[in-house]
Amino acid sequence: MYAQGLLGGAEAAEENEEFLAAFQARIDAEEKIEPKDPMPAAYRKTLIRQIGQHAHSEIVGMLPEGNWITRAPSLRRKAALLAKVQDEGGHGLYLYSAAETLGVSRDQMTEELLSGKAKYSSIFNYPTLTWADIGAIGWLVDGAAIMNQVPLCRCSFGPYARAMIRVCKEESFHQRQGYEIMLTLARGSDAQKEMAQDALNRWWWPSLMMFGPSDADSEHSDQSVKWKIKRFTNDALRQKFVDATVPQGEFLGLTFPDPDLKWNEERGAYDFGPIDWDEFWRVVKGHGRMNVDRIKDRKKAWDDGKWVRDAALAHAEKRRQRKDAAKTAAE
Ligand code: FAQ
Repeated sequence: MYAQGLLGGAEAAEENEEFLAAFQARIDAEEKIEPKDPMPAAYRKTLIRQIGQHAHSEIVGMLPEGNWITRAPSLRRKAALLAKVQDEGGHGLYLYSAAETLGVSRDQMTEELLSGKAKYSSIFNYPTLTWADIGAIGWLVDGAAIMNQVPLCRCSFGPYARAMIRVCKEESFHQRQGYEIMLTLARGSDAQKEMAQDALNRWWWPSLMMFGPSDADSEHSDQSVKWKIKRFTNDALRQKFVDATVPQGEFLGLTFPDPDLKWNEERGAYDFGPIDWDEFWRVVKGHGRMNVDRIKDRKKAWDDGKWVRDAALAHAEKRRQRKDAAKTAAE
């Protein structure tokens, strides 16, 4: 909310060729674009879309893991999971704040989420069936999030880039707590190892889908890479994730659910099998197993929190009035 009143100037510039070239030159020179700076309307719109969806993903992403807080197998695990889920809530708040600097309100973003106009990550529409899913989410989902978000620390838009620095540090802790759960299970009884394997089987492909459609089908990538919002394409990040994660899975003694997964000496990278894009689009369009529940839960939380938002606004207004009255009395 730090620049809401100051956006007028940013919209004033006429978007002629000269303006667009000067803007691109700033991007090419690695200058950060700040909320008050003039920017093309399409750049602003792309950022509002991406940052808004990212914020929604963090908040909706609290739900599958929150489901296990009361059932974590020890106090240590419970404390770590509670802290992790709370961090994700914090990430959502930094991101909503970063989007607000572009002139969109949190109410508006929330309405778009609840109406289905704004998306959130496909990954959070899968259910968390066993404790091992909490390990798999930390290891794979946070692992994929880090791979995607570290380059966003160099995003051309200043508030987004700066928010990402802290987010990435926290995600790194999340990834390790997940991997440690997987390691404990993989070294445990046969039943525990089986549970870890089952979680890997269910979360592997959805984790690869998190990076978005293949480059050939990615509508926004070219322009976003040109504007240095995205530093790598979806496929490039997906490949980096596979290359980093497969050795970790081998160390666990688990098997990836992909018969085509193998090291390619020539490319210096892993080859992997085809992604089920029909499943991806089905989930993105609202027909995954948990889509309806996730939105229902978010709506309930938003409605239940109305009195808190109203009270906070009333309190702020009262403080403002008291301050004004004190100022008048002193004059
Ligand atoms: N799910 O043209 P592109 C986390 C949509 S945070 C749903 O390639 P773009 C932390 C896309 O929006 C996870 N929709 O789009 C955590 C677009 O639709 P639109 C979230 C998807 O933006 C861990 C259309 O498809 N991370 O996990 C998905 O250039 C554990 C065409 O796609 C971020 O949001 C998808 N997976 O690239 C929390 C990172 N992929 O908008 C709790 C920031 C694509 O035109 C627990 N975002 N779509 O209606 C990004 O880097 C980008 O937005 C991409 C998509 C890479 C996700």
